[in-house]
Amino acid sequence: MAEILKSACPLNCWDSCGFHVTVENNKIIKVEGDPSHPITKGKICGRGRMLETRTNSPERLLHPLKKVNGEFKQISWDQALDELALKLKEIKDQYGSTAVLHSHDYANNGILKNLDQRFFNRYGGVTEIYGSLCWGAGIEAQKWDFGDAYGHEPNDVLHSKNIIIWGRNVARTNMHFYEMLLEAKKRGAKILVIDPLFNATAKIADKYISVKPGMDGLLAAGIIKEILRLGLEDRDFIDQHTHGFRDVKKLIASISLEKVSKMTEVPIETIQFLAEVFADRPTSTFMGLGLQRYKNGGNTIRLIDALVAISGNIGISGGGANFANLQVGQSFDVANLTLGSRKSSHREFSIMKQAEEVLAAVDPEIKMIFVTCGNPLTQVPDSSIVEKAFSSVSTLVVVEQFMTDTARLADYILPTTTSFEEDDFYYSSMYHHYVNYGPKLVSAPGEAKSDLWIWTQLAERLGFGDDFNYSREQWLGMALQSLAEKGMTLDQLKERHTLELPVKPIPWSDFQFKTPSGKYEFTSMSKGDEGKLKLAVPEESKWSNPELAEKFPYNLLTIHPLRSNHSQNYHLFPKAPELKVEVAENIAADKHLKNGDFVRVWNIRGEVKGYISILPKVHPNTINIDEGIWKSFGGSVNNLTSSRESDNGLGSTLYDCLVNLEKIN
Ligand SMILES: Nc1nc2c(c(=O)[nH]1)N[C@H]1C(S)=C(S)[C@@H](COP(=O)(O)OP(=O)(O)OC[C@H]3O[C@@H](n4cnc5c(=O)[nH]c(N)nc54)[C@H](O)[C@@H]3O)O[C@H]1N2
Ligand SMILES: Nc1nc2c(c(=O)[nH]1)N[C@H]1C(S)=C(S)[C@@H](COP(=O)(O)OP(=O)(O)OC[C@H]3O[C@@H](n4cnc5c(=O)[nH]c(N)nc54)[C@H](O)[C@@H]3O)O[C@H]1N2
Ligand code: SF4
Ligand SMILES: [Mo]
Repeated sequence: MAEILKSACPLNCWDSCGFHVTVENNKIIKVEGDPSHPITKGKICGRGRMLETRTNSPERLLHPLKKVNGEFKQISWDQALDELALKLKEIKDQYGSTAVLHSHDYANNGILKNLDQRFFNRYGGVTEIYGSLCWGAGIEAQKWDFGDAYGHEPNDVLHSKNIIIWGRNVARTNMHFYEMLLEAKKRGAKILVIDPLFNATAKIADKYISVKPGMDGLLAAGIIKEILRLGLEDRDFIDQHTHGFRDVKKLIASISLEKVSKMTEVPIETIQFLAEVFADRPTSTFMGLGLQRYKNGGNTIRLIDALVAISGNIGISGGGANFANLQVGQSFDVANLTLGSRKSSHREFSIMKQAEEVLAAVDPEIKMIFVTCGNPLTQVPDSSIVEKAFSSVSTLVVVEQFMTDTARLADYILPTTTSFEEDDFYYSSMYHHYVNYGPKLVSAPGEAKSDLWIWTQLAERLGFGDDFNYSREQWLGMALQSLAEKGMTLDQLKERHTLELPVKPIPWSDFQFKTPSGKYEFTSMSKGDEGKLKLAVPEESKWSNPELAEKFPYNLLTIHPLRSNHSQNYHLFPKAPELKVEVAENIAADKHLKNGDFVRVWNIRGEVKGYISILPKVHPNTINIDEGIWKSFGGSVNNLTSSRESDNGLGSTLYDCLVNLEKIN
């Protein structure tokens, strides 16, 4: 008989939805929204619904595979685990444990996914990756400014007079916030969207502001300039709670509004209008992650933070410089799970440059790569180098559900479960502060096993099985230890399926910042000269590299796809996807292109081919190709992107990318 059971979305997404899942005879039948979830209220997106297809797909990996003479051969779990344990032992003895690289991302938001780190730490400490392709530049920027990256609780936006959506594709990537915007608009709030693409959120905006990609920091500086000229700044806040305002004034004096307008390609009147909007408190600012994936990404977020601070919108209801909410993740005891103190060796590669680092590594060279919760061949920039690096090591192990681009390169593929086949709890530090429980609902097909089972088996073979000798219940309890001290228990979470975490609803309302000075820092005290704000531009632009811009005149964005979470859904579509090259009208006119034309897009790093779609109202000279498309469907767009790091070293520069394009047959 069919039953409807509560569960949760595991995907890396702002929204972290509650689910109602229909299960019959040990099979997932349907995934829908849980109407009782306080934030997601019964609505979910197609990516969530498609977890049914994902779980039941006949293309699931069902058995351990080993590549022999270029072909995958099915082997037993015992053979796979014995061989891998032996290799791990030999590598550690001969080269040291850092000859192993653990390459991962966050494809699954379950807390127990962190136990991979426990395994690698107990093994001795491997080469780990640091930084983030996703939000690294912005998180670091907010740590410099505020001491941490905290957001307002979702309902607080209903207190805003004005809401600025700055480089976030809300209607597509953050659907419950979109619902909230509709409600705020109904109650009279004005919505402004600043984005090079006239995205679906721009359609509901009171004003849409088109900006040259990568120039938002300069735009913020222009708005600050105008606020100061008009005397609209919040003097009390600046005098009492900030450090380094004199540096801001000096910086702002170094550029004219005309120059800002010319470089950002935003009219002066619009900059003046925005100054008045920010001063008309409370104005809330919601930054997306798109606008910080540039060489100057850290400075961009810091200048926007500075604008929010100067206009007096920090720490007040209906205000805020909202980027992420790390308070959510900080509620859990991840360190209890990962045992970081138990490793004896340590080395780090940046996630952006992991491939170059693998190729260059000496003392020790990389002998083995373990990939978990990631598809680097499709998702990491500069794909041709990623392919070269991941093919160069003697043993590549990929723990996966499907035969992805990365899995195809593997020497060993270990088949893993989907979220409905294991117990875990899920949260996201991007938007709301509720944690959701997702129980095991069905058994895994074939011989697929959870990531945790794999670590446990390998740990036993390597002689540290005791550190993995816990039940799921015990692991989940360990992660909730400090919440349990506040009276929130695993039993409550299991019973109610969602719990509100005890976070500050309006961060910084006490004006006690977590910076070295305890103040909001326009100039970051601990960073020396680097700590001063800069009027920085992208690395690939006519302002920084005119010859490059001459050859490659178009900005390429590769934003997140509507119907797929990164690379996770394309192969499950009923019809094979095609690569769509979305271009601004001026590009179509210059190159005599019409919808459906087949084109090649290229730069010095590589090329992709696809079909033209002309987008109205897109900023001139701008192209978009949605990310995530597999090689077999014409991808990856990361053939074109650069592995350069952001100014503060911790973020990617995926959208800081110039290309050219031509029609082909
Ligand atoms: N449907 C769907 N939803 C998702 C995901 C997915 O893959 N698919 N992924 C999830 C994940 S992991 C993340 S990180 C989030 C990301 O969520 P978002 O931040 O919303 O999405 P992105 O695609 O990273 O960024 C897109 C927005 O930034 C704009 N943008 C790009 N460059 C600039 C710029 O220089 N200035 C300005 N002002 N805007 C710019 C783009 O035009 C676009 O509107 O989405 C999550 N939600
Ligand atoms: N050009 C360009 N590149 C981008 C971006 C962009 O905007 N443009 N966005 C970047 C961003 S924001 C992000 S977050 C990254 C995302 O990059 P990734 O996290 O690498 O991408 P996904 O496609 O979500 O997931 C990778 C794989 O994890 C597998 N997986 C899912 N669940 C599990 C599990 O429980 N265990 C294991 N072992 N595997 C699992 C899936 O099958 C999938 O193949 O991409 C980045 N890359
Ligand atoms: S992908 Fe995001 S919006 Fe869609 S169901 Fe999952 S959490 Fe909700
Ligand atoms: Mo992301």
